[in-house]
Amino acid sequence: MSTTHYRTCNLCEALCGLEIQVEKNKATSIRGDKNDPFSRGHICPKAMALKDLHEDPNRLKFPVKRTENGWQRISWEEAIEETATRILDIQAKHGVNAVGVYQGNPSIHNLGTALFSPQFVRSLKTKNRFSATSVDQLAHHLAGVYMFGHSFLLPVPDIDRTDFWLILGGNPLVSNGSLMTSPDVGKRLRAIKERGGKVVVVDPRRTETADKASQHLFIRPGTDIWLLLAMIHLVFKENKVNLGHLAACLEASQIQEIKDFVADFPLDLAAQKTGIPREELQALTQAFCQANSAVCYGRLGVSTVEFGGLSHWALCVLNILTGNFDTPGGAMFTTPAFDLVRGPRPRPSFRRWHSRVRGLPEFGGELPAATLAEEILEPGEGQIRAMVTSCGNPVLSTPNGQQLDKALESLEFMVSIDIYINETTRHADIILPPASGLETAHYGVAFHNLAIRNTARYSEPTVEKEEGTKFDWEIILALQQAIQRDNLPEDEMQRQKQMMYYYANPEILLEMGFAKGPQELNMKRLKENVHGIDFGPLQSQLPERLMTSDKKINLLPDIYKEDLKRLMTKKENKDEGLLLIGRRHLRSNNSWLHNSYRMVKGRERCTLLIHPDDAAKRGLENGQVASVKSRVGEVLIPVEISDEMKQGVVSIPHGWGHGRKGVQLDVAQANAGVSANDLVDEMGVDALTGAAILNGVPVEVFPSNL
Ligand SMILES: Nc1nc2c(c(=O)[nH]1)N[C@H]1C(S)=C(S)[C@@H](COP(=O)(O)OP(=O)(O)OC[C@H]3O[C@@H](n4cnc5c(=O)[nH]c(N)nc54)[C@H](O)[C@@H]3O)O[C@H]1N2
Ligand SMILES: Nc1nc2c(c(=O)[nH]1)N[C@H]1C(S)=C(S)[C@@H](COP(=O)(O)OP(=O)(O)OC[C@H]3O[C@@H](n4cnc5c(=O)[nH]c(N)nc54)[C@H](O)[C@@H]3O)O[C@H]1N2
Ligand code: SF4
Ligand SMILES: [Mo]
Repeated sequence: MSTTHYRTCNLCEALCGLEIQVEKNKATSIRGDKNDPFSRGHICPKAMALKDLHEDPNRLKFPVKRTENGWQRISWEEAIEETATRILDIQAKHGVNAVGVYQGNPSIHNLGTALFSPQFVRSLKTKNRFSATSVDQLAHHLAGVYMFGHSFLLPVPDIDRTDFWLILGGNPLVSNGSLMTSPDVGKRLRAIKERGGKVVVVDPRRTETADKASQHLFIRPGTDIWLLLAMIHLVFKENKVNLGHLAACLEASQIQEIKDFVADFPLDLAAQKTGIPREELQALTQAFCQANSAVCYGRLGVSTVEFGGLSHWALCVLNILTGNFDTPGGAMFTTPAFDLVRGPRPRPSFRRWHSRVRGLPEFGGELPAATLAEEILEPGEGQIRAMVTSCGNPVLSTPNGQQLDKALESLEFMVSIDIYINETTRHADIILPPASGLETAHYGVAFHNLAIRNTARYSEPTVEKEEGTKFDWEIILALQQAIQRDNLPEDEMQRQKQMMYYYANPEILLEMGFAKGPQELNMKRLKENVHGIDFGPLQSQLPERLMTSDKKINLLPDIYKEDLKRLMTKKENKDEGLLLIGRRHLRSNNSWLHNSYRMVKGRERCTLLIHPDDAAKRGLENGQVASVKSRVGEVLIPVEISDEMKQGVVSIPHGWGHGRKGVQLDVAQANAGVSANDLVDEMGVDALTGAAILNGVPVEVFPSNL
């Protein structure tokens, strides 16, 4: 007898509804849930990975400890006790900052870690906190907090109603969209064209999304800021400024200052920098301004580049000045049932401290991941001697993975909360594995806040959790309690225990959030609506939604003024040879779906994409192995020649490189590939934000003798 279960896929940001058949506590099929009002039955091939992950023989279910005789299973009590003792000892001896933390991407895709890890991380009291944010969306949060008053006030492109979607450095047809939760983005993109609208993709590669767009413009990596400022210059020059209802939220003096700054912006230099002819820049701006509604959207290819921080400011300015902000079809804010934006208005938490070795800025209580290895390797007061990692694989996902490998190897102690013994966790002394996705209740706390419609959907566990295993939130709470046991007075300890008990169930926290939130929602209603609830399209809501103290948009914060000066000192292009960028594949999810055969089978995907002329110049042929070298490393990788690349740009996907010793991922090791981040230079950061430059890394390519 099979039973039907409904849940939200939590693998990417799209929040697709799933219909899952379960027989004898085993998922037998996974389909799209046609009755989900948001995803309307859409799924991508990755949905099946939920089953593969759950059934993966390499997945850990119980704690393991590294010993001289290999990994050995230990009890939860022993694992938690030993972890807490080692952490407390190291902090007692070397200070609180001697323990570092790295939280990876799935921590925001998992209800338990999304709700519980902030307080756990705080309980460690260390300033050495790191996360995937600084190799991803940091630039967006910075613009959110400085311009709109909250790091989670992130404008979302209203793609269901726009007439002109300008995509910079995003490939939503493969990534399924990011910082714009929108299941079935392909259909939504098609609908724009069908209603007479336009989609323009700006990308150094003619991507899967570019193929379906109305127009594609090749751009030189790292130069979108020149495109954006050129467009803002033209908007003023052609008198296309249209403030609409936002006039009351804007300071005329700031608009004037921006106007003065771009007044004699060098269009020819912008054309030279970007590789986009001046006439194209003009035509693009004109089309953007002429459309009934338009929205400029930028993702990883604009977030993880040298001027990523400044680019996201400029992108918001472009939308705001052209009347495409807080209006249907433009960039809008959500009104989510569980609202991450409520609560006290936080002051921008930026540059409150700097990293010890390289002086990189803190943001949101975290330091840039690009400096993690140095903070471990460089001796001295404040050196990191122990690490806690959760939901992360920084050896494959952050710059200079080889250096981080060495650094992790040198630690006195490391604990990882993870389901796998992978490139990062193989360095751990203890691994604490959480229950699988299908066993866990889910609500997309973060992604309903970033969705292109106001929606809510809750998932009960689909299969029963195996006896003796623990959810992420249980592990985190147990660790937190154990770590806080000694350094709190007895009454405070009792109080915290009570609080923890009260908080101990994610559903209680959700209920409390809904009660404070803007939608009429409670757990009962949510559970009754198994296919999810649609509260309708995004609403105009400025100035109310702003979290700035004067309820105005800060159109020109000082931090960006400083950075504009830095930009203008960079006048001429130097001859950089080849520049490396990344790429994603529909059946990958960063580094951790490669142990599913279904996800990796077929043609080799970890290849170097290179333009035919660049290949010919180097005597490279299709399929031949090339050596790719950067300042920090070298990889050997098969060549794939394609005119989908811009000349001068090569691409390697990240998340591969499973051939390292000690990794226990049988399928992934058989399809190991190499790691793009063995080439990415840890010294390459956006000087404003400290976020890593993952796109636009100088490399050299040669035929290899192999
Ligand atoms: N060169 C280059 N580098 C990049 C990128 C790029 O485009 N190019 N992209 C960057 C981006 S956008 C990101 S977000 C980062 C990702 O960087 P990371 O988050 O560090 O890496 P992931 O590969 O997502 O690793 C996720 C880890 O979480 C584990 N995991 C999965 N589910 C759970 C769970 O429910 N609980 C727990 N405890 N663990 C779980 C997996 O086993 C895996 O070890 O990589 C970045 N790195
Ligand atoms: N299938 C799949 N889906 C995923 C993931 C995955 O690994 N696989 N990862 C998830 C995660 S963590 C994230 S953050 C999102 C990311 O979502 P996206 O940002 O949509 O995904 P990317 O493929 O990294 O797209 C970045 C694009 O920027 C281009 N690019 C590189 N440099 C530049 C530049 O300087 N300027 C411009 N204009 N373009 C540039 C690249 O060619 C690429 O097409 O995807 C999520 N979804
Ligand atoms: S698009 Fe994302 S949410 Fe939808 S099925 Fe694929 S991985 Fe899951
Ligand atoms: Mo990401």
